[in-house]
Amino acid sequence: MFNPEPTGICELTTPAARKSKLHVALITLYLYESLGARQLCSILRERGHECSLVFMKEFRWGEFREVTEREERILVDLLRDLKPDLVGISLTSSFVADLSYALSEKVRRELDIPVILGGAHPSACPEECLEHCDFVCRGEGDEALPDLCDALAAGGAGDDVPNIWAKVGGEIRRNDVRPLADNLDELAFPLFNEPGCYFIEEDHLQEVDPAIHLHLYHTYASRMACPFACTFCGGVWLRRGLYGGKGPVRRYRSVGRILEDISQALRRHPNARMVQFWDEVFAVRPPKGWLDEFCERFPKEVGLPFGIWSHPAVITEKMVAQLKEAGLKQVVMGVESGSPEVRREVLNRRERNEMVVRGAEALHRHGIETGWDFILDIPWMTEENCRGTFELVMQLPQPFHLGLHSLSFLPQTELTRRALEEGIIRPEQVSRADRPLPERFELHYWKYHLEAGGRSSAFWHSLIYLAGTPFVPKRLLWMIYRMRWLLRLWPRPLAVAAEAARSKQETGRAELFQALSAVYPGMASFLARHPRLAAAANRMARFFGRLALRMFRRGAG
Ligand code: B12
Ligand code: SF4
Repeated sequence: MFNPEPTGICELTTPAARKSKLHVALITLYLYESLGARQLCSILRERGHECSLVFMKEFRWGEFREVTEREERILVDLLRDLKPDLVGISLTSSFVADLSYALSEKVRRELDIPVILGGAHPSACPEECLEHCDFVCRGEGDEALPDLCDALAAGGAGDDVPNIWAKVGGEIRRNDVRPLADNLDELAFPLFNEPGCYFIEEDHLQEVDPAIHLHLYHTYASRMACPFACTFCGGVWLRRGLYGGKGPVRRYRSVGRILEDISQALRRHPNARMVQFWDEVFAVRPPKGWLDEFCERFPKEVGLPFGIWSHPAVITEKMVAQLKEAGLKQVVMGVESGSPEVRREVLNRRERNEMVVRGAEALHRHGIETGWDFILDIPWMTEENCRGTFELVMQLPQPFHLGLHSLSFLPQTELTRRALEEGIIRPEQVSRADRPLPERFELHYWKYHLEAGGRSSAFWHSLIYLAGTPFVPKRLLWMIYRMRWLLRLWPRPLAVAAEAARSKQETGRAELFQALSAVYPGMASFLARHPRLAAAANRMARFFGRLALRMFRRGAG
């Protein structure tokens, strides 16, 4: 079936042998929740094919670990045992592109099995992907993957299936995308905790669905429902670039179908305490009556709290009150910048700061936990714009979770095009492809890097981070803000405070010595040599830190 080339990359040359059904092994990378792969697995099984799900590594905040050689070996051995006819790799982001290429090449070289890549990245960069695999699925795969399997099972080359690009005899067959499936209710539910799930982590293989250990059940109400067009968002290209002119992209599942999905999954998920909806923006412009029906039936038929993503421009007091009654517990929203000009001119976001604060206050009044995402290092941002972000974060009612991100230039976005045109980035910097994998993720979920943007940004980033913590008095932050002309010259102490605050947020204890070593790297080796001294100094530092804060509060009061 395959003809290995001297490069070690195989190419499809002759049609597959006729089979009544195919066995597909679908692999996810650093995302075992993956709705896409779970959805495809159920659909393939429903269409009579066999499907195994292999979850490769979990995503851990602030502790990113690369795939080890042993884990690669475990994957290859597992596939050798499973003997799939086709291996699919699901890429939720371009960050994992080169890892998927390496795995794909290994599978083709060592096992002689064709590989298909699908998800956001292959949809945006199919040609690049086809240098490392046999097929690419562009856009939704719910009908495309089973159709490809049917074609291969019937002995065809699978090179004329809509949405699928195939490499045949060195040439690429580019098939158009089919119109989007308009009735999401007809799709099988995403697979959850059924036989045929494998998890590779910490150099071990387990036959288990790792999502069973979560306290969440992940699902979705709609697809591509977001009406906005932020310049940095890869979803916009999917909606407008790939599917432009192919009919309405915003589609909702019926309330009944969503509730059935959740109820069925909960029977197999004893640990679930909450439901998470992964819609880009939840309940935005839903079909008539959908929201009322959801709010009435969800508490009765599911009765668990739920979390959503939303957008400041759609949050209203009425909607918050209604969703709260239905069980809404958590909302995460992107504001991205506190500067209205940056939002308007660079990010194409039209909301005003007052709108953001009004929405935050409404959520706070109803006791809903909030998360606010900001991007810190937008290259077109000035120092004045950083001030805007600090001032806006200070106005958000505490407590909240502040998500600080570094801007990722994703393929096919308007902002990436602009940055390339203006020479702000080079092509190899798109999706941070020039950085090692751990750094791509750590920067995305902002990790303090003093060297990254110079003193001024170190000062502002640290101050903005501190503004998002509930335990640093606001008065103290305003004092620092007023003294910015001086403190900006020597931002390291503030950076240490931000690092210590972060360790307190994440672990419940401010690790001052570790914070020092993050900002002054020389300290790290000293710490490693004298762990007892470090622990004692940490205790003392915490004691004096608490004392200083208490004295400040008393003085300020
Ligand atoms: C929800 C979501 C998440 C959730 C995922 C939750 C979950 N349980 O799956 C979380 C928060 C964890 C997440 C994380 C990240 N995400 Co995200 N995410 C999304 C979002 C909004 C929806 C994805 C989704 O679930 N859709 C519903 C499911 C059913 O569809 P699907 O996953 O797209 O899968 C379909 C097709 O892609 C295809 N398919 C998928 N895999 C495969 C495999 C094969 C073999 C085949 C044939 C087909 C196929 O068929 C599937 C069914 O139709 C999209 C935006 C969008 N509109 O797509 C961004 C999006 C995919 N994410 C993006 C990014 C960048 C990330 C992160 C890097 C960071 C972040 N934004 O927080 C991480 C990366 C994680 C990783 N390991 O790679 C970008 C990707 C752009 C790019 N080119 O890189 C998008 C487009 C949004 C954006 N900001 O631009 N994400
Ligand atoms: S609101 Fe979110 S999903 Fe919608 S375009 Fe902007 S970043 Fe993308």
